[in-house]
Amino acid sequence: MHDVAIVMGSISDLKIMQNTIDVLNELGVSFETKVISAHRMPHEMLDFANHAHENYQVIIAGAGGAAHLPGMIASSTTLPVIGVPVPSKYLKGMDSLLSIVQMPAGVPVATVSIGEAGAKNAAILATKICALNNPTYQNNLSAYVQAMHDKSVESGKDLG
Ligand code: RP5
Repeated sequence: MHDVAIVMGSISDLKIMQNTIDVLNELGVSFETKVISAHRMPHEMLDFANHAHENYQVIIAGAGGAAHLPGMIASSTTLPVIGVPVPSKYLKGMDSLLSIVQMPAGVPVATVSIGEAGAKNAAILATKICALNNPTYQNNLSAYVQAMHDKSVESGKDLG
């Protein structure tokens, strides 16, 4: 049992999804990471989605191009799904973004921005959801926000 599942459509998505992994580690959140391709592993994808509620509280799904993974997982689970549009080679992730965000009514995917910032925000958003019932995660989030604040203040200190 882990709080968060990170799934990605290909190992080639790891460069971006590593940002999600890093932030969840920083926030002390328990998670598991898997490669599940919607197009190359459709049966495994449905099996994962059908059983996800037994193992996790939130799913983060990253994919690029024809990025059907987050939406298809969302179609087969009652868990909240956060979609990360991974930058693609030719369309720079606009294809990924539109594939993930333009879901039909009734099947929501909470879509974050393309790339690194989105991947980090997916981790923070997932932690906020889990923190609703977890005081440790609430404290870890507060510390994360404070550290971000202090870093911003520090960055401008020597400007004169
Ligand atoms: C998507 O196709 C994956 O999420 C990945 O972003 C993209 C390309 O996959 P590879 O051809 O690099 O495996 O399903």
